[in-house]
Amino acid sequence: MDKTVIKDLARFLVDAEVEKKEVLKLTNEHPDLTVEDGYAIQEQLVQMKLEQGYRIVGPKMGLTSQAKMKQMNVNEPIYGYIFDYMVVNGQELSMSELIHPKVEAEIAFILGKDIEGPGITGAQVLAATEYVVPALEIIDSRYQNFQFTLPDVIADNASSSRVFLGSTIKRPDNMELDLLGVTLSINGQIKDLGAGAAVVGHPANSVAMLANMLARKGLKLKAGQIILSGGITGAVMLNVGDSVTGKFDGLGTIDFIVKE
Ligand code: OOG
Ligand code: MG
Repeated sequence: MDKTVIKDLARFLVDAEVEKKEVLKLTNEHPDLTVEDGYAIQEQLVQMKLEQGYRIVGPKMGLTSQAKMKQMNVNEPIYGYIFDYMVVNGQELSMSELIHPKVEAEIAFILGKDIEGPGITGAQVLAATEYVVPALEIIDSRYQNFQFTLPDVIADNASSSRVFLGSTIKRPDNMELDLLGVTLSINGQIKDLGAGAAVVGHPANSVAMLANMLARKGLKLKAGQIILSGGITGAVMLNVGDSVTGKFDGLGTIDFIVKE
């Protein structure tokens, strides 16, 4: 794909985020867009944000569960990046900064040492992990009605928008993250629930896949990055006034309120 087209499409998606305006998916105009093109656009978008002075907090995996793949009608995991401005301090989400946010529950990994693929396994990820932390990720696809194909969502930085991190951090040594149960409630009603195993059998497997996918680009997972391993629950639409609670077995609770 032409370099100037890649730049134009990345700019188009950055503008949609900044202007909080949903746009039509890129594949409407560019039906031949490939997964590779999607990542080329994403790389350009990441570059633009770095040039604006934002910092990468860590990479994230997406579409790692059957529930999510079915919900979004795609069939393959993807990755994107979380930036510093996306990490919410406090317990309020401002709807006026976003388009049509959804929330999903995830486990985040913080590595004690770098991991470089290919051939990384979940066991190697666990051995390199310093801490796991619960997270509620806010995804906010820039596309109308969250309708996209795989190349579209990759280009859109995997719908990354905001993240709330829990205050409980634990070493993963004696935890069975695949059996870790999670509930996601809004206004006291459970909207979805799941266990870590929903994420490709074990959340550490997802991080291993990420290391192996990044290796194709000559990139690695770095110590200290906060790495989201993908939604355990499906994503739930948010509305102003919602009081959201994610409960993570052994990893505490994350609460926030959706404000104007
Ligand atoms: C893509 C974002 C996926 C996850 O954890 O699966 C994601 C989307 O569903 O809009 O972050
Ligand atoms: Mg996610």
